Amino acid sequence: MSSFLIPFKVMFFLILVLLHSSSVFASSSSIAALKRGKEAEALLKWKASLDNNTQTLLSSLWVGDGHCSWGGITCDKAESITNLSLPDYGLRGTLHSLNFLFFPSLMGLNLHNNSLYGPIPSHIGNLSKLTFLKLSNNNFSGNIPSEICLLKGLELISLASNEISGSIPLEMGRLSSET
Ligand SMILES: *[C@@H]1O[C@H](CO)[C@@H](O)[C@H](O)[C@H]1NC(C)=O
Ligand SMILES: *[C@@H]1O[C@H](CO)[C@@H](O)[C@H](O)[C@H]1NC(C)=O
Ligand SMILES: *[C@@H]1O[C@H](CO)[C@@H](O)[C@H](O)[C@H]1NC(C)=O
Ligand SMILES: *[C@@H]1O[C@H](CO)[C@@H](O)[C@H](O)[C@H]1NC(C)=O
Ligand SMILES: CC(=O)N[C@H]1CO[C@H](CO)[C@@H](O)[C@@H]1O
Repeated sequence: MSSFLIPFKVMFFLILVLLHSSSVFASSSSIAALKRGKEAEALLKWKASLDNNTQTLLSSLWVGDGHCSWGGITCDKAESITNLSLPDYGLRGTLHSLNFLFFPSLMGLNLHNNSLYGPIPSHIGNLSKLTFLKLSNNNFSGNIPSEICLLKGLELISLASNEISGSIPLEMGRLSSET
């Protein structure tokens, strides 16, 4: 009886170790997958808020399961988006539904020369890694949100040719602006 029990205990212990290590492994990789999923989901949510023709256009650019291969998207090695660059696409809509909280690695946002309108959302301040912001040649309106001052790494900002009032607080960081 006892000669049966010992190997059984050992085996039980080994199974526990295996279960434990595989769940640790699975949870770290699934957290990364969850983050990637959130970025893609946030992009698709923004797409769904845009004008119908723009949705059709983006649906043709954003195909395949890896959002890092979608048009206008660049990612880092961890598959987190570093650049969103969609200039000259005739995109029509607002930034209201683009949840910047889901883009912790975003360094470059270039939406130059589209037909985007409405205010520049204050939650743009969540893009803590942003260095390059180009929203020129659109129909954005309202004031420049003061939260833009939270973007300490910003090196270039271009908001020209919009209906924006107020001025860019140039005293912040290493900022330079392009007209
Ligand atoms: C966009 O398309 C949906 C369904 O395809 C339609 O219900 C809606 O009215 C359209 N919106 C505009 C602004 O054309
Ligand atoms: C702006 O984008 C449109 C396409 O949406 C293009 O035809 C036009 O040449 C672009 N304008 C400039 C100044 O680049
Ligand atoms: C991404 O943005 C950074 C910061 O503006 C820039 O240096 C880099 O060239 C951009 N990369 C691509 C692929 O657009
Ligand atoms: C901005 O809006 C005006 C009218 O509201 C329109 O005539 C103009 O073409 C728009 N510009 C862009 C770049 O979408
Ligand atoms: C985490 C973070 O930066 N959250 C901020 C996102 O932007 C909103 C609007 O500016 C802030 O209220 C949050 O604190």
